Amino acid sequence: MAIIIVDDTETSRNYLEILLRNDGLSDLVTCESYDQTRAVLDACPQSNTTVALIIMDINMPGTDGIEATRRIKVDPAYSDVPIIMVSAMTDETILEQAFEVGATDYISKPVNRVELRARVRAALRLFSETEKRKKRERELERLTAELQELSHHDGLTGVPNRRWLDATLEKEWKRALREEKPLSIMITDIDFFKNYNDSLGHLQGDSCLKGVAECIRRSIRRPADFMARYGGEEFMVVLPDTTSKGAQSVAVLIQYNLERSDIAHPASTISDRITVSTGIATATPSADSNPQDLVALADKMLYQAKNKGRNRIEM
Ligand code: GH3
Ligand code: MG
Ligand code: MG
Ligand code: MG
Repeated sequence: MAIIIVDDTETSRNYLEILLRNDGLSDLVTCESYDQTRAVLDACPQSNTTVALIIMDINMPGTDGIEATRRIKVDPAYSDVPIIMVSAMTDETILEQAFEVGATDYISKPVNRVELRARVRAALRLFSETEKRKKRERELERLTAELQELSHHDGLTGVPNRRWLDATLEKEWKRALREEKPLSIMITDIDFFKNYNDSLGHLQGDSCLKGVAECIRRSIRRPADFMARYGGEEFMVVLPDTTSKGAQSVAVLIQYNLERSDIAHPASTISDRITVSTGIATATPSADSNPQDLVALADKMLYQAKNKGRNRIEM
């Protein structure tokens, strides 16, 4: 945590430096102008240096301390760094200007060592409080984002959950209605999954679910396509602007990818791999229809696929 001393007069810089060093503050950088200060600030991120305080002379040729403070205070990277202004002038307008541009405190020259120590300590305390608050805020933001993420995703497979699915389906239905485009959905259900659990155990069943979810995820390629865990071993895919033929091709790709997966199903009577059955429903929404009917239809088609022997697609 560095303190920057800015003063165009070498004697003043040295004096302040010695006083602060005597007070146990050793991370000091001295600058003789705003430009030099700017260069030091710009190099801080690279050297991972945190500036905790700037002590700024007001009277300097070129960019004076007031202007320098104004510029530093509008830089978001350093706007929280306290700045103590130092000047021989105790003119009220100067004081007013100093506080207007964002100075934290003010010391008049010649600098009194007791006053300097007290004001520096107060400013450092202020800075560390601000840093702590910012850290807490960042942590809170991170946690909020994490909770948000969790509330939309299925804990086991990591894909969107039922809640997100319901909202997406509603949204896509309305969009399809507006744009007069077809909307397809599919429900994909793992075949003989109860047998799978019974023969290999529930933990293996969980990792199978993850594998199937990943397989489905890899099989959908359009950015607007949306998959979710619909229920226990059922997944739904929402396919905007997609005809039943287009939906069928996605379902076929899922079957194809599963056939080539390494998920064996020793208790299946129809294959040595895990298989799924898929029901597809397609509609071009109208004002008197609703997405629940589409889901009911896809469900009916799934039931048909199961009845006809499983590992198949019905639409
Ligand atoms: P079908 O081919 O007709 O779909 O038969 P099935 O055995 O797959 O269907 P059924 O509905 O009888 O069984 C579904 C099974 O899925 C029962 C349930 O214990 C299991 N299941 C649901 N959710 C999970 C889960 O999160 N983990 C595991 N391991 N199993 C689950
Ligand atoms: Mg000066
Ligand atoms: Mg099943
Ligand atoms: Mg099921």
